[in-house]
Amino acid sequence: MNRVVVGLQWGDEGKGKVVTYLSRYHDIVARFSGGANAGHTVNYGDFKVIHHLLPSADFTKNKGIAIGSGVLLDPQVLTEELRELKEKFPDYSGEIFISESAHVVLPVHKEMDRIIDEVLKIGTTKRGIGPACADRVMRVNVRVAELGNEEKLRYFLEKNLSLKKIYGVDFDTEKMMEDLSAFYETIKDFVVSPIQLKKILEKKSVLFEGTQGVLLDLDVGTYPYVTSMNCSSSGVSAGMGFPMEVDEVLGVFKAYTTRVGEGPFPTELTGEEGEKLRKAGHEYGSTTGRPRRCGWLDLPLLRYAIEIAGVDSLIMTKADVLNGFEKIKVCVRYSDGRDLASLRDLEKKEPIYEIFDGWKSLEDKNFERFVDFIERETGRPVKYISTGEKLEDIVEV
Ligand code: 2SA
Ligand code: MG
Repeated sequence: MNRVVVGLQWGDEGKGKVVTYLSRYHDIVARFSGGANAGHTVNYGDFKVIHHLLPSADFTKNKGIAIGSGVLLDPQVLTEELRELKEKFPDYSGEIFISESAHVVLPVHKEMDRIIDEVLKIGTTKRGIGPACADRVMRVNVRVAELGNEEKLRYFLEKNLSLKKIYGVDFDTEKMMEDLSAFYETIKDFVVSPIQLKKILEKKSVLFEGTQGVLLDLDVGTYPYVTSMNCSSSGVSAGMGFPMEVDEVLGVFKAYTTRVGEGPFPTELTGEEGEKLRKAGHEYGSTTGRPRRCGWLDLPLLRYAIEIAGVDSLIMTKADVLNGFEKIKVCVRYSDGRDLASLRDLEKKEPIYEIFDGWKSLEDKNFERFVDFIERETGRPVKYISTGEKLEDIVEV
């Protein structure tokens, strides 16, 4: 049985922990999108692991990991994560697969990201995601397949870097050739072709791990304030490079909402209330350390994400962060209606709130009421609730 876990807000819903937990029911965890912009934190109890590129499989259970062609590989980050994997899990014996069609983020992409975001002000993570995706589509980017072939690697790098000169950006081919060849040595044992990967995954029970969230999806998110890939469930097949059956779409959402970067956010709390949520939930970017914008749960947006991503069941995280809050607000509709037909005028929406009595702990009746309300309002069951930071702090409902 294959499943996919997607974030239903603007990322940071706690997918890392959820995926690691659920990986016990699968053979392998596969990433189909995102790059080193992602930050999936897993608290194993004695130590934490932040996954940027390696799928969030439970390494203590030797679950396999696969990286599809839709993932952008940052050589430095991947090298460091593979090193950390060996160091923190010396007995790990799971299988590792990396698609040869996956693209590589070059140092020049990070520089371009910095320059371009100064103009566009999307508030990117500056991990080179947009420029690398643009080069991929423009057919001048380096893939894993090119890394092992000096002639091809030089061809792509020269073409790529010559185009960057139009922007006044100048990088040295030779240094990149050297670094990329060294990187290839660290991953070459894991590299597979799409057809090999397809055959491998067909025999396994796969858990697909989404990155960011549906509202940051390039096609159905809050464009242009999105990432450059499909992070909704629609990205699974495209991001693996072949059709994959998915038996269940699991959507993760926080009991409140956060967003990093610019863009509309109807239930955003500025000032003291927002600060209170940020402190309580440690809402700082796990890749960049940026403070996240915080606000109340937004049901019209949640219903939108559930609908567009074809979500079957829900997983709620960080409700424990709200323990002790006297009142909890939930946006139940906007002043102009209940459901969103489109995200087009999101910045103009006025949220209408319903106010709930808070809870002291997740055993509290008030919390039960809150969960029942969300299930009713979304028409989907809440299947799991995360009750704390650690990996095992999760209950099946
Ligand atoms: P990019 O870098 O081109 O993908 O940025 C485009 C938009 O996508 C947002 N984005 C994210 N939003 C939430 N979490 C992300 N991962 C990190 C984390 C972020 C961090 O887990 O905390 O550390 O700052 C993530 N990655 C991309 C980004 O903020 C832009 O709005
Ligand atoms: Mg994150």
